[in-house]
Amino acid sequence: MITDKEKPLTPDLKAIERLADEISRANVSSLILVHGGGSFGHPFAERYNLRGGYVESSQILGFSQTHLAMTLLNSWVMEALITHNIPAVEVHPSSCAVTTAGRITTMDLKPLKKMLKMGFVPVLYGDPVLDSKQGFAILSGDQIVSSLAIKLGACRIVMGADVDGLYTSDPKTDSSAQLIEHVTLEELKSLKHKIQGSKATDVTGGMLGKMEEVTLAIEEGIETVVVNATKSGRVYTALTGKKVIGTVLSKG
Ligand code: IP8
Repeated sequence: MITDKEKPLTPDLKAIERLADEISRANVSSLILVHGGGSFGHPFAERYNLRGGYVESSQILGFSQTHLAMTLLNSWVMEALITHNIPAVEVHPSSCAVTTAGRITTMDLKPLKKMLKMGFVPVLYGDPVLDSKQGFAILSGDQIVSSLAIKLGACRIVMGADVDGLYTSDPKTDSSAQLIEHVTLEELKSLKHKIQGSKATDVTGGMLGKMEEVTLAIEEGIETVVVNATKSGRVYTALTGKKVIGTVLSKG
């Protein structure tokens, strides 16, 4: 929702601006922000077939181009955050994380911990990263979220989506779909077969990918709330911990 998913390399500057304002107003202490690839990372990752790892040498330049596209998107985000007086500092996953078969196995947490202690807001994003089994991999923002939340002992995850939360069926195709306000881990597992992947180019799996990742954090007792980040005020309300239209996911 911070890019126009149908048009490559197109930021949604209005949305970025609005979300920066909401995050600033919520004034959360110890906050880490993570954004996805949208129409910046995904089209390149798909073009160079990066998801499955190294196959042939032309992908090396594709890796660089995908990462560059992500840094361009990240720059728009950083500028908006800092303009709204958020002491944001970007942390490039390709420089500090290594995966093994697509899963994070190395990530230097020291700079992040120090940043949080000093009141900075680290900003990470989905990125191509080096992988010890397959050369490289596409690391989704969602995996970064759950991994950091678990390792740093987060108390909550707020996930922005382009729908109001989890539904009884796909709200984009079924008008009788109903928003589910609260989902337990058990219920989430049985709901997963109904959750759709993304229709736009998304090499890491849309809402289904989000739920797969967030399950790991919920298992560790980290409450997660999914809100519609395209609707004004939802992210703000979720960040302040007040009741919001969305889906709360918890262990029990
Ligand atoms: O949008 C993937 O991040 P996501 C980023 O969080 C790239 O899945 C480079 C495709």
